[in-house]
Amino acid sequence: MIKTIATKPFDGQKPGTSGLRKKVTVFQEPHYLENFVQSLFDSLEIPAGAMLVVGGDGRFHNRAAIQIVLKMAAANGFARIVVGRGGILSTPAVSNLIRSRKAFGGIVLSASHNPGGPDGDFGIKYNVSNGGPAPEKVTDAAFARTRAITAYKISDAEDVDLDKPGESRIEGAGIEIVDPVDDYAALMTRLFDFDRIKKLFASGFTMRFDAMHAVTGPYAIRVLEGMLGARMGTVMNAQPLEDFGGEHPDPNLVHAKHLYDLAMSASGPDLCAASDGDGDRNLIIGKGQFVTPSDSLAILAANAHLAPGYKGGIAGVARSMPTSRAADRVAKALGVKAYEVPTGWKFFGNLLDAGMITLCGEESAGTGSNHVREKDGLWAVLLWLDILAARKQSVRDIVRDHWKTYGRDFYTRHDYEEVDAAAADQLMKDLRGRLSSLPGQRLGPFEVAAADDFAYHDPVDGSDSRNQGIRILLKDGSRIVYRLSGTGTAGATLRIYLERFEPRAERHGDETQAALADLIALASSLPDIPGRLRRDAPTVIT
Ligand code: VG1
Ligand code: CO
Repeated sequence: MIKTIATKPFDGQKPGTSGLRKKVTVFQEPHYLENFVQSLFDSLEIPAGAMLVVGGDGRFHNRAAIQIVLKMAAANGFARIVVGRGGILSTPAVSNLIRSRKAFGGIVLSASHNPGGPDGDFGIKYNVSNGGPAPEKVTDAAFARTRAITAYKISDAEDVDLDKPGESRIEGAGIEIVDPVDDYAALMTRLFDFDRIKKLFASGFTMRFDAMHAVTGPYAIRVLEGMLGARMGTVMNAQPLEDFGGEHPDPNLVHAKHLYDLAMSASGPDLCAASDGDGDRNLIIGKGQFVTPSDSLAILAANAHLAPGYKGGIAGVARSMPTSRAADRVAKALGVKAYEVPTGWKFFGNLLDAGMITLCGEESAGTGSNHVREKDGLWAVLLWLDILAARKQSVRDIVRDHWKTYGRDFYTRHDYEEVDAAAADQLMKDLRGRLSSLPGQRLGPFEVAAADDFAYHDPVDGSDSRNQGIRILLKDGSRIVYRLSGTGTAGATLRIYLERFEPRAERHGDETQAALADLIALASSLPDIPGRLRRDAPTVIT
């Protein structure tokens, strides 16, 4: 029976950069998840016969949340719901299923790279029928509903057995439990030369892939060890765990430091890689060579034509604004267009749908292509593998070659996590207030060329997004960007993105923090970080 349950609005159900993220304890409050899901459904026009794809990254509360979503989707008119077995689906796998099954949309239960467990974070995000994250007009409409909601609809059916493949029903809806990996793995075989990569592994190429006890484990085991013949044990931490083994499933130089150390050691494998909670991010470290995500996007753009899925070349490339401009240099050399969008994957969807770009990426370890409408961690690793197999060179040689050809963009991000939210807001406000007076000013060894608050005009649908990050462009071509995170669940996180272009080959071997030291000092002193945030050092440096 479909029940109508009375409820009252909760404050703060506004989706951020990627869905609604809160502490698990908040999502466990009675009606909290239900309110958001009903508001979302109310704001959509769900057509007759609509299909919904549902899955999550396996974190604590995933199974309970999925049962609620299933019962509400059935009560709200979805005719068919496709769910990953065990409640597991990576973000790119959801995107792929939405596209291949021509579903109306999809729901991913994940807080991505945020920690999990009973005291950790939980999240929910909605993807539209192109397979991509809901654009702002959809999330804004859902948020507006959350403020006025009075009731939600839910079936009182028994829980669905998420571990049993096959069909069942809730009310009028058919529920199909699918293997989380099958369709995704099949898609990968159409993009990459699996025989060539197999030969690479057979020739003794070694790799370590850290699934960080998150969703990518089953995908990486099947594809890398199963289909491509990588040695058993190549994939570590492959079992998705509700608390990610107590770790933070963020594949960066802090939370995957062990991989960095391994890659830099004499006995390290040829390639180290990792993915995040929901499988959409990637970390790439070759033997003796860390690859910044910004460089990775540029190198993949320059070499994508070597993989069968991209053999016709790329139509264009896009990056989020704070991502380094390395990819722009490649686009220029290829004679294709480069686009700059705000942070968050939802801004790439229109460009991909319109065929204006083939590849896109973010400095936060996200890379993707037109094969789905999400960033895709394992896909990026496979593209790297295919390029390594085609070029028969090491990661290090490919990166050094790239810098020689295009120059090097020294790049780092400094995060100040969980700082006082009011102080962080004030800091941004004050910086904004100084934007018009900064150009022309001398700041230490630098002179300001331009300063603005990034605004994006979508060339496809004409929508405008403002206040997307403060950019300080310096005369020597260096850049500082300040942005507040939209994925945290406690206080505020200030991100400072720093980069400097270095054309001189003899300086390409310099250490990044040293190469950017002057810029780092300026970025901290300009808004008085120590005084205002009461921190003398960033929490995370990537
Ligand atoms: C961060 C990253 C952004 C990414 C977003 C979602 O957002 O900076 O590039 O798209 O996370 O990624 P923010 O607002 O905290 O800077 V994921 O893998 O957490 O879904
Ligand atoms: Co993610």
